[in-house]
Amino acid sequence: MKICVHGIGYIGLATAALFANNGHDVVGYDPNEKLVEELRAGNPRTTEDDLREYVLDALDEDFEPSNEVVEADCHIICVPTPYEEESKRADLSYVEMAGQTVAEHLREGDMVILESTVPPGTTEEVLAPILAAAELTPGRDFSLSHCPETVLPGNIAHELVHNDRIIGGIDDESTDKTIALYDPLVEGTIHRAPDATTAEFVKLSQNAYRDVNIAFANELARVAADYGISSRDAIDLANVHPRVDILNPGPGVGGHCLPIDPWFLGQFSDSLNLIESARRVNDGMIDFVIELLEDELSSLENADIAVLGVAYKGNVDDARHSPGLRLVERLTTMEPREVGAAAADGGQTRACGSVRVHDPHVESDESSDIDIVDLETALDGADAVVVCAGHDAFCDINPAEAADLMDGRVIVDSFSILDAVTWREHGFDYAAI
Ligand code: SAJ
Repeated sequence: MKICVHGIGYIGLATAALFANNGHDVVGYDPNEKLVEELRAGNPRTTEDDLREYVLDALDEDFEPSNEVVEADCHIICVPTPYEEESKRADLSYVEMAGQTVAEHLREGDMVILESTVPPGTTEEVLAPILAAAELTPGRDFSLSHCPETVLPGNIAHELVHNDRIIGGIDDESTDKTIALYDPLVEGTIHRAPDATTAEFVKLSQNAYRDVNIAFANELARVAADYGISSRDAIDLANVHPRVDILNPGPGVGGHCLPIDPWFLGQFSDSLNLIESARRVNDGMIDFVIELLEDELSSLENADIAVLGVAYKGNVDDARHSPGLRLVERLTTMEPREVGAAAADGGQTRACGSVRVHDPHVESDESSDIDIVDLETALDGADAVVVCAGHDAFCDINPAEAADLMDGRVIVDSFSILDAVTWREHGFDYAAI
């Protein structure tokens, strides 16, 4: 089948490769000329080795990256749906643009599939009317479905094939046709949703569920600290119960899914309550990190802090919406009311002296103000260190060498990945979430 994938960012790229590696003739359309050029030259933008191999295999088959949209039997839309921070709403402009482009190339009998994560109702209420501009009727003249992606960054190539998929069309025939397309390709189970809106809702519910459960663990971490006990010891023990499975606390939730998707559920609904609270709990964990720092340092003012880890989670290179970036921003722009000690002594701004950032997986990029330095530079002269991503590499940091480089002896381990006993033996005041 001739397939045109619209948007070859990391999900579109993987999806295009999946179809090309399974005998389909795939054009991967993206308006970004540099991206297409790099792909054509055999340089996919990914740090995941198995995904790179998978894409290279697809390029050897029938995968053609292109800046042109083509007529195809099936159009798969994998464009971004950015989140508008202030309104907490999804920006659907890329979906709308993709819909207009598809409409220009749509023929009777074609299939259209939306994979992007979108608020419930988008396929039926937003995309279908745009496609109807082709003077074809959705459902009757072409099929239209939502098939959300659920891959975990860091493990995309595997999850793309092995995860279950949820598929919901705007009518039964659309659902049937889409299931028939994906079924031979994926090893997970395909689940039929009653309609496209349910499929959209399910995807968002999965991420909201995880966010709420992490918020529960994070709230327990703060409560446990009030009682002077370790939340992790308590959670491990609580989890011995066969029906309890509490997640891990940390400095908050990052990435481009969990901090955002729960809000999409509220795009056309006023009923969010617990889900909204969970968002606040998770975002508030940076305050807790700062409180831990304040407890250990006599004052944050003029303190030099090394932040280790701005990736959104351990061992990935993606820094989008990460707790580490939030911490850096807060430390450098703190207002007095935002931290207990500063608020107590009335009114002066207490931004710390300097913040240096090290992350072995993330590179400095021109679009952010953050300069990523090597470990020694980050630690040199620092009064305190905060570990803000669970990278394995941080477990290899030698406390004796860190102590030699640093002026102070404070470490806040927000994922509890370091060996507290060893760091304490080297004279560190060690605090953890
Ligand atoms: N985190 C914790 N404690 C935990 C687990 C995670 O603080 O116990 C934090 C992580 O450090 C990270 C954030 O949560 O900052 C998100 O990490 P994650 O591994 O939970 O999830 P993502 O964002 O990498 O991917 C999620 C996944 N969704 C679910 O597990 C329901 C993935 O399967 C989806 O495909 C992906 O969102 C997506 O694209 O929507």
